[in-house]
Amino acid sequence: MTDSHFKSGYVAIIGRPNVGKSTLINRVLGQKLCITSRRPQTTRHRILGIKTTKDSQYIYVDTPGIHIDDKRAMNRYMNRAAASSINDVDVILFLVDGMNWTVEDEGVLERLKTSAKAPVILVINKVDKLADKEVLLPQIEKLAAEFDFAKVVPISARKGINVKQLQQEIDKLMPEGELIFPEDQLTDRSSRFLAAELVREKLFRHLGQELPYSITVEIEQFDDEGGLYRIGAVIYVERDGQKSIVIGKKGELLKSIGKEARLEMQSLFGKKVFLRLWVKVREGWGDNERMLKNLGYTDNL
Ligand SMILES: Nc1nc2c(ncn2[C@@H]2O[C@H](COP(=O)(O)OP(=O)(O)OP(=O)(O)O)[C@@H](O)[C@H]2O)c(=O)[nH]1
Ligand SMILES: [Mg+2]
Repeated sequence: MTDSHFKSGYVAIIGRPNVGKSTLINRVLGQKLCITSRRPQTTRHRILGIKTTKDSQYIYVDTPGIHIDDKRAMNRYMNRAAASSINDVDVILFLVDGMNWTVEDEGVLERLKTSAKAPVILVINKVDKLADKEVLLPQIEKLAAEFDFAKVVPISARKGINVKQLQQEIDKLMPEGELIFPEDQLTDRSSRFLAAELVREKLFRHLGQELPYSITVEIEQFDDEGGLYRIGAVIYVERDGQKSIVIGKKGELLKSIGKEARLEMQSLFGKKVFLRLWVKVREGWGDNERMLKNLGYTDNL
């Protein structure tokens, strides 16, 4: 690994909510690390996914989707986390949805124009949804006229189409360098953090409407008992009425959420997990900068 041609560096994945940034990282890693859902604004924190091979170590930076509505303190926090990821990286992937170009994509592009110092690859995702790839051409032409992309690569993160080619294009742009993290390290985040994220993902997937945005998860207990992790998580909602929705009839919903999260924790940690969930009300946590800090939403960027 001390070969002088070894390459290493950071790859930021930037885009509006829901374009498939986290799905792409999981695909590249070959492992589910980042949480994903059909809903926009699933990712709230910057998280690193580390991909080490015998020739390289590339560190992919998953970011919250950059969005326009920043009235809530939570949303401002997410935009800051995403924007700061453009700095100090070696390559930027600007991810868009091939089917759907919006004013929010335009906003991200404007940000890249003013702040991107590294080469930017335009990655057009979800091409599996397109019957005819030709429809992309006018959009590609328009975007290429606006920004000098290092490359344009259409992919499907979900199906794995063209993701290898994308990795080759990234490789061409990366500098030589040493290992930055130990070679067996997958992420910069703790097991505690990942456990909370998995609970949050299941809430995003099970709950309808606006409710997932009113929820945060805090790990109160995380004990390593040798062959077993004993984990206790609190699900914070903003109003009393939301509590009964999360718990569900006879506790059924909370039970399914707990079971699904536990199974995924076991496969991610490679250990047996004993998980307990509670639901508590903490009014207005998402609107209040100070409460966000207390809940761990700090700008450790
Ligand atoms: N059809 C199709 N769907 C995809 C593809 N990639 C991602 N998706 C879906 O798009 C939705 C959003 O994916 P995420 O990876 O959570 O998107 P994100 O950009 O991380 O979203 P935020 O974290 O909210 O910013 C999920 O339902 C994914 O399964 C793809 O290549 N094709
Ligand atoms: Mg995401």
